[in-house]
Amino acid sequence: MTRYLTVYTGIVPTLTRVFSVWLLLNAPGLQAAPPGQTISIELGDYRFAPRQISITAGETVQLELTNTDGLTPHNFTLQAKDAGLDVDVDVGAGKTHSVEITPLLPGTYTFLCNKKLPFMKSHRDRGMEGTLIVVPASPE
Ligand SMILES: [Cu+2]
Repeated sequence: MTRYLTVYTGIVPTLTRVFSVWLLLNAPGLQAAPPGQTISIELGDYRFAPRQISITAGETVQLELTNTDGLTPHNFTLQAKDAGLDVDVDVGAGKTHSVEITPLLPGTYTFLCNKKLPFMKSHRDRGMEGTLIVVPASPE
């Protein structure tokens, strides 16, 4: 089976976005995003918000990445090719990019911003990393 990761800039239906934000704010504890849903992540002030997300293995989810900073470019890198994850997306200041991911293997994976100016701490060292938890699909 071949899986493709599609990176694109686009508009995600507003209702989906509102619902996913509601889920993130109201879900008790850690709950995996439902299939086909969008998870909105803000990149700004050298951090990701939320900094922990959860997806069920085998489900395709849209990550909507919004850089909330006025000047600073950020990036979203999530590399775990064995698990079907190969994301490296730059997100300019004030911009939004969406990326579709389908994690295949349960586990805990780190995502980060790979930006670094010469002679400065990297964004990751300043706190710009987070965790994707891939939970096993529940048995039918
Ligand atoms: Cu950054």
